[in-house]
Amino acid sequence: MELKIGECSISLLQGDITRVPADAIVNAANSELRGGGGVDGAIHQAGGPSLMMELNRIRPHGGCPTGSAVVTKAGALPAKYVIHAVGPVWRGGGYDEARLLSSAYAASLRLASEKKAAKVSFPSISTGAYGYPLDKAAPIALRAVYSFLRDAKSSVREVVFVLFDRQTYRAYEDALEALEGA
Ligand code: AR6
Repeated sequence: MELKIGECSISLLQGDITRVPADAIVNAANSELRGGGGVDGAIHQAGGPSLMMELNRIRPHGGCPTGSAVVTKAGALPAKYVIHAVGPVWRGGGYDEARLLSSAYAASLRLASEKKAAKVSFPSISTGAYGYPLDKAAPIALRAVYSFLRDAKSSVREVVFVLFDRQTYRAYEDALEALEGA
């Protein structure tokens, strides 16, 4: 499924993000940037130790704030860069989660553009270990990307959401249809 925005597009795929070639692959990291489970574990596993070595050199003092991102090279992954984005932990919705989630996507796209990336892949940030409800996160993710592609002058032409399981894919499919119809 695909949505066109001028010369740009947003598309959805079901699968493993470490297997999909892109210029920049976005990771759902934590503030400490020390790796973890889920997609973070898969990305470090497939990328190899050079990612963590670079993170150890660039890790901001006090970590990477929620809603922001840092970029490293991609090691053995089929990409030039990995953008390590930090989404919010879901705490019921009253703790600025929506703005922070949207900010994680926008910050990632700004970094991708700084690196002149044309194709960027995203996982569903925050909807695994961080517990963000899928039906709430999917429209926020898609709207954040849509607004960036519509409004920002950037190198990014193609955004692919690589969604691990059927349920996540379906939630993004519903949200993309709603965005298309809006
Ligand atoms: N490709 C694409 N998506 C994946 C993959 C993969 N290989 N593996 C898992 N997912 P999560 P979060 C999906 O938990 O909620 C880590 O420990 C997964 O099914 O990876 O942002 C970090 O270090 C789900 O749909 O990220 C942080 O501590 C989505 O990716 C914390 O988890 C996000 O799930 C971040 O939690």
